[in-house]
Amino acid sequence: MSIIEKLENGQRLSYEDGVELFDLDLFTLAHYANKIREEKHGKKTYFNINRHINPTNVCKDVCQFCAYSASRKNPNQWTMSHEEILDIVKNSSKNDIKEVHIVSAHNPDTGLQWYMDVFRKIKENYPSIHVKALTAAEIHFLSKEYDVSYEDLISMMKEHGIDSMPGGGAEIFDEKVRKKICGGKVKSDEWLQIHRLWHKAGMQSNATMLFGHVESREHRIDHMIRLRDLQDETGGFNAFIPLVYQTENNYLKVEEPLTGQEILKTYAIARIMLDNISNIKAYWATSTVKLALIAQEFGANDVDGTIEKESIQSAAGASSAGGVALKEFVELIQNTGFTPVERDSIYNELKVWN
Ligand code: V47
Repeated sequence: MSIIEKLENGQRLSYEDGVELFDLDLFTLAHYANKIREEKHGKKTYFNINRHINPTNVCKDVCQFCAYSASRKNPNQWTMSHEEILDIVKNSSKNDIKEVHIVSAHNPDTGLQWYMDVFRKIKENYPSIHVKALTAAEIHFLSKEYDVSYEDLISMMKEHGIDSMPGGGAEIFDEKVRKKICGGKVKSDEWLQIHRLWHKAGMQSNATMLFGHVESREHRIDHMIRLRDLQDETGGFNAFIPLVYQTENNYLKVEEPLTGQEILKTYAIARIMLDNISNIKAYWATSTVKLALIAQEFGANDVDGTIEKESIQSAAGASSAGGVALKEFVELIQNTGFTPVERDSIYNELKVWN
């Protein structure tokens, strides 16, 4: 059966099929990806009002793609006090944020409780704000550094008020690529196991994929299939987020940055391959706002949120440092003919802008 017949039948695609999808032209991919998007979400595009907080950039690991970590190229080291973090949440709560997204580096100097206690303090003071925090890479680091099992860390996270896990640290699951770009940190099986345990504890999470560096198209499909397999098992992933690699201030020498076409193809293919993950997020901080809006026609039904402040991708060249104002965000989605829907972190609808 040809790939087009398989797409017409809406059948689940294999690894080989996934690789073959890249040979299709952009408009054919858009057609099939958009068909699935419309079946699942119609014209709705989701976003949330959120605040990213990156409490420390001191890192024990040495990822080649990272411009955020102070142990590499960033001369500006910081580790926030809990008071500073709570002040940020206090100020952002005036903007009606529904989520704090907290991702740090792997700081060996703070102690485990510094990581945990701040979540409890946020939850005690702002019980209605969803705390999305600790990537699987951070959990793996804390497990090794403090000799605590993943299971015990997950119990602590729940006790300290973490509501869901962000999708970071997945990068590319192929171990040869991982060795080149982030050797030493969480391995792919460990990343998947941490999310498996989190889901089995009744919790939800996201999954990312960092692409556009030294990986091949085959590696991207392999990455998607490993996530699809885990999702079949647990059903705990809310969203898949392809992160477009930002090229500046880091140690990877990428000769040919991705074209817009390749980024859009990858979004569309993610929508087609990941038949069991409901939401495909075009994270505007890495794709640019303009391309995220176009990605709505290529299977993406989510554009992340207002963010307010972003330090990881902007350190590597992205223009996301200051977030996007809510009014502008809504108008941009409306101007493209889609319906903006404010969601909470686990995709309950909060407000539809008709
Ligand atoms: O895993 C680091 C990425 C991630 C670069 O769950 C880079 O909703 C591009 O977890 N170019 C952390 N990306 C961010 C993260 C996240 C982001 C948005 C939404 C969600 C979610 C989670 O940042 C890391 C890494 O892949 N990153 N350096 C770079 N140069």
